[in-house]
Amino acid sequence: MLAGPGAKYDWTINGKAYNPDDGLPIKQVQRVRLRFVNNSRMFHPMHLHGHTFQVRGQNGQGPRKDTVIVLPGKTVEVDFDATNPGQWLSHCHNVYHGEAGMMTAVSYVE
Ligand SMILES: [Cu+2]
Repeated sequence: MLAGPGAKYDWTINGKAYNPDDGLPIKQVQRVRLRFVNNSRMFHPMHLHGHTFQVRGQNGQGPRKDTVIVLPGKTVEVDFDATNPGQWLSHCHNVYHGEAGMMTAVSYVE
């Protein structure tokens, strides 16, 4: 859930500004779906490090990318293969949003 800006010009994912200890756990070899729900009035080009994802379109699979624009009030789903273990940021590529909290760590766990 992408939201903001808050009172301190903070931008959030799932209600929280970036905290490296509190990300999204995934497991290696999973096929992972990220659902970006834009609950704000600005667009957010959402980027995932370390992977490329396939954008899910109305008719199934769409283009393979590493950044997808999520328009205000819209939802975009992307799928990727978890084949690159580590901790990877996913963040808004309007960097002033990312730096103001709209980032999360996608973290491989055992
Ligand atoms: Cu943004």
